[in-house]
Amino acid sequence: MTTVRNGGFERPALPSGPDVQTFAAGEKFVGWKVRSGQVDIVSDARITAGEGHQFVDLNGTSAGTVVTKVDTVIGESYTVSFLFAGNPENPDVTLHALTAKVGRETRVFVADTSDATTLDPGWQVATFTFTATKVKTKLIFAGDPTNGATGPILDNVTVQEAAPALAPADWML
Ligand SMILES: [Ca+2]
Repeated sequence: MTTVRNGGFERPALPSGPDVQTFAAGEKFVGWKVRSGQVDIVSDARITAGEGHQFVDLNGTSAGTVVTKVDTVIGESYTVSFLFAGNPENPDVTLHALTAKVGRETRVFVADTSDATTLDPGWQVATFTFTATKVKTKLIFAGDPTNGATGPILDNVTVQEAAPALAPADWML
């Protein structure tokens, strides 16, 4: 069982007043560290979350990068899954590229907020698979360097062991 600590960005729970809290490079919040730039924890009082009540905008005032680590077994394959969309608050910025780096895999997912609203930012599921080369694997998520304060938004990050392919003997019998 592989657990992404605070993969849903529900902590720290924002007080009922402010609906955004910014974390800058070098700062930590539960399970995560900001590597560069800034990111915002955002409450669903402002934009509907993908899961629970909070999520992260990977652009604070500009692009940020967050990192967490998960326990992995070398040689095993895992599936990373998460929800992503774009912060729709600036109608002039409609494309939001999220970069995910895990082990040797790098993937870019682009959300288009042309038709999105704060009530329905258009959350989508993203998944990809990696093979672990270490006993601790870093999951790195980066915002869009071409955007200002409205970046790709991220929620509900999970990592699961990928189902092994069935050997022929298993399905032939
Ligand atoms: Ca959440």
